[in-house]
Formats: sequence, structure tokens, C-alpha cells
Amino acid sequence: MITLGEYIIEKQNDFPEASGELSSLLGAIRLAAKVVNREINKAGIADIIGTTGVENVQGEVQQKMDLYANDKFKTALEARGEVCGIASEEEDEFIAFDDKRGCNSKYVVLMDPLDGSSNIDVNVSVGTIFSIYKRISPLGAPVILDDFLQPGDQQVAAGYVIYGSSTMLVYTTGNGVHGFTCDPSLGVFYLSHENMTIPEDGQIYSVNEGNYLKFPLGVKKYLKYCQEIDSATNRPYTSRYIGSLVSDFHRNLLKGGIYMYPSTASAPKGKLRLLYECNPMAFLMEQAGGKASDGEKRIMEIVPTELHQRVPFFCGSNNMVDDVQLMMKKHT
Ligand code: AHM
Ligand code: MG
Repeated sequence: MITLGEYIIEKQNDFPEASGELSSLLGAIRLAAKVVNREINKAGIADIIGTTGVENVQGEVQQKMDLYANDKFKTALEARGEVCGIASEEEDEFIAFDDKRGCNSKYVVLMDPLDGSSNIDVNVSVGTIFSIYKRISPLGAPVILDDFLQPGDQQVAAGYVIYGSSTMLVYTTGNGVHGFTCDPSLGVFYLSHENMTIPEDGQIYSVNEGNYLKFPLGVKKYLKYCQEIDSATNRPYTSRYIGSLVSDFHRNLLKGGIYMYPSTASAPKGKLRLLYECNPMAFLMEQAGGKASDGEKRIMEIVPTELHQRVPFFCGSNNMVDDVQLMMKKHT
């Protein structure tokens, strides 16, 4: 039984130049995840479900648990001193940890502290998503916006925590995707899924079909393709949509499938945010052998211009992402 902490240190030894800062940073994420997990498990008996009545910068009503999780991750990351700043779905602007320790730290973290949080009230799995970069501004100075606006292929690590029927932390540092399951009695994450890979072909498609009429023609054609009967390609595929990105992604990663949040007539850039939802998931997906695209090109090649920028998202088994891209190209 290898714990997450042991595994991180073991892997750190593979990089002779590693100084232990990234390991310590991942340790801070692990700690905050445990605290958030404990609180989520109490949802329903403690006064922590429901909304705050306040909207975030994206115009979405914040849940009490969004703010709780944001606070715990922010505090853990600042206390550990390996991070010069963070950006979060729940914060309008990035936050600089600009005391002496923060200024001398080389990493920035972008996060969605609690994705899919509207699902908590109905006891559906939610998740935390994180993305880690090295700053591009000089050490010793306060962090700047450009440190956060880096393309996804510059990520040094990314991952998610899924607070589900069991709680798991899944991460990559560009050396495969590894999953750890939390033993609730001990509060320890143990290695349970080493080197996770996604099948080349999948049979599951995940999309909010309520938006069907607003989708681009190529996406509509692909959805019809998924539903057609063809034994040679094992169609029709199965439709599975939880409406909680981390859960939908996790299932498709294990079983093979595609997650889609396309542009719609009313939201031409889709709903999901590039920097702390799509890029980390794209990094994980590529490391697992799959693909992540905006419908035309790799998600991780997009050069960001805004902290909360949105992007259409197609992510999953290689052949499924290829198929939807082809249909979108054909029916532009
Ligand atoms: P959130 O960050 O406000 O929780 O929104 C992101 C969530 C994803 O987890 C999920 O896949 C998607 O929004 C569901 O959106 P919709 O309800 O439009 O299908
Ligand atoms: Mg989110």
C-alpha cells in the first residue's frame, strides 16, 4: 500500500533537478482536499448546502460550499509557501501571495475549488480541479497576470479530486496519470490506479442534450451518429451525463467515452473555463492517451487572453474526438 505522499516523493527522485517544492505543493492540495471532503460528507446535516445569494464574476450564484472550498485551498496553498499566487473560479482577479515567501516561490496554481457544486444539494459527486505552472515573471517580484495566462502545454502538473462514492485524487506531472483513493477511516490517500489510460474507442457520450437545438450542425450530426444502430462500431453508444465535469470525466477516463460542452447559439464560447477546467482536464486526458479539443485544435495550444475565458470542450477517447472534429469540419 503506497500512500500519495510516498508516491510523490518516490517520483520526485526521478527528476534530479527536483527541489521538493512541487511535492510540498501537492501535499497542500492533498490536505485541503481532505478538509473539503470531510465537510462535503456532512452536507445535509450541517448548514453548508444551498446558495450564498451572491454571484461570482461569471454571473453564477455561489454555493456556500464553493466559498468554503475556495477558502480551504487558498489557505493551504498560501501556508505551504510554495506558491506565488493563485487564480480561482470563485475570485474575480488572481491573488498574489506577495510576502517574501510568496515572491520567492516559483509556482502558480489555478483552480476550480468545487466544480459542479450545484449538485451537492442532491448528493451527487462534485470535484476540485487544479492546474500548476511555473511563473514566467522573475523570482523575488510579485506575481503578474501573464504568469496565469500561459497555454496549457506549459502546465507542470494538473489533477482533480472527486468527492464521490469514494474520494479520489488523480494527478499528472507529465509522467502518466495516477489515481489515489482515500481511506476514510485513516484519512490517507492510497495508490489505487497507477498509469491510468483511456481506451482508444469508447461507447459513452456525455453532453447536455437539452441544448441540442442550439448546438452547431456538426455536433448535431455527431450526436445522431452516436445514436445510429451499427453493430460493426458498437453503436448506438450509451448516453451518460451527470452534469458534474469531474464525475463525467472520471467515468469516461476509466471506461472510454467522450465529454462535450460545445458552443451554443446563446453561448458561442461554450460554458467551461479554459484555465482551470479545460486545460487541466486536457493535460490529464492527453497523458492518459486521449485527446482534448475545442472542436478544431488542441485545447492545450490555446494562448489565453483572460483569466475566466471560456472555450468549447471535446475531451475523451482518441477516435471519438477525431470523429466529432471531422463532422464539425464537414458541417461548418
Ligand atoms: P460550475 O463550475 O459552475 O460548477 O459549472 C461547471 C459545470 C460542470 O461540472 C458541468 O459539466 C457543467 O457545468 C454542466 O453544465 P450544464 O448544467 O449546462 O450542462
Ligand atoms: Mg467549475
